[in-house]
Amino acid sequence: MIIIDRTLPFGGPNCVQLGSYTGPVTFHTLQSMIPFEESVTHMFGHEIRTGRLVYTMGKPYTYNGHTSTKDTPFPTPIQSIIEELSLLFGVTFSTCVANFYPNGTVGLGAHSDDEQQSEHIVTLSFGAHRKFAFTKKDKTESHTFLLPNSSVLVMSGATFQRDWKHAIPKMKCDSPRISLTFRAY
Ligand SMILES: O=C(O)CCC(=O)C(=O)O
Repeated sequence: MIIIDRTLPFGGPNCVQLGSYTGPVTFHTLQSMIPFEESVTHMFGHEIRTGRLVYTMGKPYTYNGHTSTKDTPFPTPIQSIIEELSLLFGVTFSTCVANFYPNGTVGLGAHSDDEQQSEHIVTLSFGAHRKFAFTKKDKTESHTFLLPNSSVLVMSGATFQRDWKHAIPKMKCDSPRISLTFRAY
């Protein structure tokens, strides 16, 4: 079950919300179920390994550093989350990108997602507690939150991705985290 019970006081009404997931999916079920692949990014003509592992399920999704795939079916437990999220938000979530961070030396740099690709972007976090940072693109504001195991974070609204970047900062942390990010497009 997914419960969204907190709205963060920045970015506009209902732009960033937090909640929790209680259900059969755990860090260990995801780790054994998802065939993670190494994520690479390109810089000055060179391929750079990010240390993060990724796997895209559902409709193909591409952005810098993420693997694009052909239509890959959702494993049953993820299909159940998709159905619950689709009911909760009234849109059909079509893609799930899974990220594996082996420890705190691996993060994800500040970026914004393509706001055309989803009105709501929902992230479920499993495993290690990691920070999630928001920075306003005009650099006037920044906020950092700790995402615990089985937490849910929702980013909503086209102007949010236009105005804000988000990141998973590197930090002292010895254990792995998996995030599932759901998009509807
Ligand atoms: O791992 C996360 O929670 C962040 C993932 C993310 O920012 C993204 O997929 O755009």
